[in-house]
Amino acid sequence: MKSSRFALIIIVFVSLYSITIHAADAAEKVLTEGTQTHDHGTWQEKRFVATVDGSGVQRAEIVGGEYFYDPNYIIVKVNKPVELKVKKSGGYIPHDLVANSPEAGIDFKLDLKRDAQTITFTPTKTGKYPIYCDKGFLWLKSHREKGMEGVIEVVE
Ligand SMILES: [Cu+2]
Repeated sequence: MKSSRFALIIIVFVSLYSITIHAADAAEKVLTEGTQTHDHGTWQEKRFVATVDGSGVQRAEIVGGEYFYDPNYIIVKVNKPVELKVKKSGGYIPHDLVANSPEAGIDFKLDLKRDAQTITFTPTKTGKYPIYCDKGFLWLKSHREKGMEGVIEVVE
């Protein structure tokens, strides 16, 4: 008798857990509806070579949304200042843009807004450095896992 009651409790727990996961997933789907529909997990590279203006500043613009950055592969030159203009494509889900490579002078974290914001930095070392969104919804896949990640490639 005792072990069957125990089994019942386990079953109830497992069902509640999976119901909650599905509810959370459905909630996020409802929130994203009407914005962008992206095939989650199929990251496609969108390259952009930063353009250099007369003052020697390299510029690029990035739009972030569910669940992408466009472009998501920015190429910049080493030891020249970079101005990244970033904004959100829309929707209610919060996104940010994080870079965590202080060894290359690429270190920032900014919440995206509908209005463009500017990130300035000067890359000091060649290489490929990740950028990503560190947001997520409860215990579900992070935005980064869903495709909100990219690369800043620093070249000579
Ligand atoms: Cu995000």
